Amino acid sequence: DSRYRPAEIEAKWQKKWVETGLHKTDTDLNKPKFYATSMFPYPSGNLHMGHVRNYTITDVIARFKRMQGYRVLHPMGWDAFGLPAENAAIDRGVHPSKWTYQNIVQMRSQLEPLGLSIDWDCEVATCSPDYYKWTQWIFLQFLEAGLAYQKESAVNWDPIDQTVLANEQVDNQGRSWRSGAQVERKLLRQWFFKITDYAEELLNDLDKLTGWPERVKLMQANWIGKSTGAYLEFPIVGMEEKIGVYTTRPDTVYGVSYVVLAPEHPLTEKVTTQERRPAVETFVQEVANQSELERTAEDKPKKGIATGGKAINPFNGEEVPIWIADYVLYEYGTGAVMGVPAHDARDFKFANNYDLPIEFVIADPKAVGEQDISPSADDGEQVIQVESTEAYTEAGIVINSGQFTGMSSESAKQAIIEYAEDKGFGKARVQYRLRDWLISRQRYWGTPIPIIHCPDCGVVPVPDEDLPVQLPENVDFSGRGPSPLAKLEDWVNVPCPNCSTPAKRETDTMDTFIDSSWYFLRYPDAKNEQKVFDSAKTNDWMPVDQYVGGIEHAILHLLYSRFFTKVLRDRGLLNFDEPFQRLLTQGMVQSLTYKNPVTNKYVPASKIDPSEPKDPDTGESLQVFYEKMSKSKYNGIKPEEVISKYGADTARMFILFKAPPEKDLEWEDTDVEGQFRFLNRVWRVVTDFAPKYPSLASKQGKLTKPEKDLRRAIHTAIKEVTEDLVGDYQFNTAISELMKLSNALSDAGCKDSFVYAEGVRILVKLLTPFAPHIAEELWHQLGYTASVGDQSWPTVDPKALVVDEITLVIQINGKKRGELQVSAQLDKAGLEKYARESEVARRYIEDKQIKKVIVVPGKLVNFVVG
Ligand code: ANZ
Ligand code: ZN
Repeated sequence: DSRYRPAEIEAKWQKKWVETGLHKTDTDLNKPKFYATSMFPYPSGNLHMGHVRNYTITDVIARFKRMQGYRVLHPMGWDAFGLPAENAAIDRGVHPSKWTYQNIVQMRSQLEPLGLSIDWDCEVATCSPDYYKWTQWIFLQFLEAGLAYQKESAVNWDPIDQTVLANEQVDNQGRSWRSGAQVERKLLRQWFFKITDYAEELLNDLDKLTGWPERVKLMQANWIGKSTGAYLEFPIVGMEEKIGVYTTRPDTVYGVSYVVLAPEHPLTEKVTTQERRPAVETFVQEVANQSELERTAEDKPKKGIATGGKAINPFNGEEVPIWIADYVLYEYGTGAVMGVPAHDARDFKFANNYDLPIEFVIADPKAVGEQDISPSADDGEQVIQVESTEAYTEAGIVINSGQFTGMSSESAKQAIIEYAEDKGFGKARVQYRLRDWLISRQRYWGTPIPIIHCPDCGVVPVPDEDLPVQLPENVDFSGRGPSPLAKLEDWVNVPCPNCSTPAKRETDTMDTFIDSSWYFLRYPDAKNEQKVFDSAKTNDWMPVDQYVGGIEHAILHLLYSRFFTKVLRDRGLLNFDEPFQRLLTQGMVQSLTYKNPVTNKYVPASKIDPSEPKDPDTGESLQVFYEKMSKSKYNGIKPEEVISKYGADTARMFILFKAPPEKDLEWEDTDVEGQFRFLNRVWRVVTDFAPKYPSLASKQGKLTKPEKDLRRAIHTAIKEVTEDLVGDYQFNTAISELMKLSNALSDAGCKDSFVYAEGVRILVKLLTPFAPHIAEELWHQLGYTASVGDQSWPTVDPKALVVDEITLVIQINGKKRGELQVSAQLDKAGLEKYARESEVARRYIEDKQIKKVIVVPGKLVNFVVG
């Protein structure tokens, strides 16, 4: 019999596609290029539904573009360095390399049954020396450009294991994952990339990314965090030094009631008076052990201490106390703030805590009303009193501010900056929240930083010809003591490449975000042993025309990739500004979870009766809702199980049909079955007709009415599916169109016609990007020998879409009495004439009088008779 057997045909065609090299990248330069790729996976060893969704989306696009006549690059790789491999080594004694490569093999074998049209010749794995050699080379490019530098910075320190921990190895109580010790902060000299040099361009070029979701661009803009304000200098009483502050609100400068330094600020020591010293030092110590998050958490009380020192407000000559406080960060702005409690929420809390004066200098324009506000005399006697239980943080009208009183906040900002410039104690300043990128990791399973520290020459780059600096194999993974690389004397001690003095290798490895910031540049030339990539090849393929991945990478990965692209462009290696033309952030795959609301524990679906979900242990009724699939919630659905039951084509169709790609998708078994049934219907429509196809396919002739109708359905489907694939990737509505076409074929009154043959052929072609295996099988059953994937995408015949006849309904007194086929081109008058002369009208109207005629063009004519 000829039933649809997905398991058989899918395996058959996957094998065939590999044998014939169907998905090798097309090298015909006459064709326009299209580069489609998903964010490459971390080889955890376990392919989940989120992966399946991600790669299916990219695959549909790649297949569609191929049929549209593009040469398509659709590669895959592995983001293969990182902590889980090293944790596995510490926990179970498996070498990270072995663990990682096993997982890659396993995930490749899990990907195969999906039938993705990937060119595996471009595969990269970031942990392989022929890849990380070039990551190291790029590091040296950054160094040469002055974009890599060393600086002291805090790390998480486990005092029991005497080791540095990654953030992921510290739990939310601040304890080590392994020893349970309370994690401390320790300063280490570490490597940074100077991404701040590119802050302005990274912000401005967001405008070029017309194919990106607005919300991702907004997240990036907020992360870069550009603000404009002023740099102002406050002299210190009795000292030469001045305290420079950064403020976005120079208009509030008359409201300053204290100046506050970050505890780490170099002036802290200087301004602290003798009697305050012990207390200040204790406080500085306390703060040093807090993370930035703890320090800035909004709900936390703002803590500080007076140094005893005093500063002078350069605008009114007033002396104000100098404090230090935890909420002032050393790394932002100048690490010092002018405290304006009346107009800043944090300062307000702080002032209340420590009884510092709160002076309002901005008035709410609505509250000011009729009051006369004009510049006060220089002695400042006219003071407007404001009482409030909270800070007024909006712009408004400046009060109590000498010559600036009466101005709007906006003009006061300007005037105050100009005044400060004039007097030489300040200027306008632009500030970014973005910080330089700390790339050092004190770990083993990452790209070694290719640097040698020489006592005579300092920092010496490893010469290009000595790259890669390979990761040594025999390493101690106890998880205790210095990082594994630092413990290897043989590896660490080397002669300086410059002067041969005994020197030491850098033992830090790079943040894995570096590996993933350039892999998409390597795909076009993945096997190049001489260069990082051939610029001509990479420039040809780049930018990526369609990038697909999770919203969790909206900020860091995408920002770092954009940064790398710009730096390598400035090094003369690339000729474009942005790496990803269009970005699709796919939604999550969710499925039903059952949760006990009392214990907050999840119960696996297998343990309950879905019609009445109760906790099998306690008998309590369970909450039932959709959540992202995950092990801990027992709601994961294994791709291999769905594929073995229904086939990859059904899995793909379900995922594409159930929700638009950016939206979350709720897993529903009945909908999976629905797609399986649809593919079965297509199978029947095509296989039933296949024997007649060859003799009818090439015929032509004048079309009958049913043939015209069918042809219109066929070309409407082409039009709609194509538009859905070209525009916003509305795969779900595209599949609805395929269903309509399949129904039109089933219902057609011309099953022996060449138009029907055309319909069958088009249906199979249109189905190809979505369900490639069944489409390939059916294509061959129609008698073709080449792959359907190599066929050109069908184009719309506009003539077929024209409706040349319509069915006109004739009503008498609102009641349908008959219908009529008439030309679609008739106007109102024409329609009425036809209707009047029709057989039906004559019969029903007879000699009655026509009182009124209502014509609805394209639809009906109604005679009101009496
Ligand atoms: C005085 C003032 C008055 C401020 C007022 C705000 C409102 P953005 O750039 O938008 O984040 N600030 C400056 N440096 C800081 C640091 N290192 N740590 C903590 N806070 C810092 O905000 C800049 C504002 O944040 C600056 O403007 C400063 O407080 C504070 F009514 O100065 B403002
Ligand atoms: Zn040297």
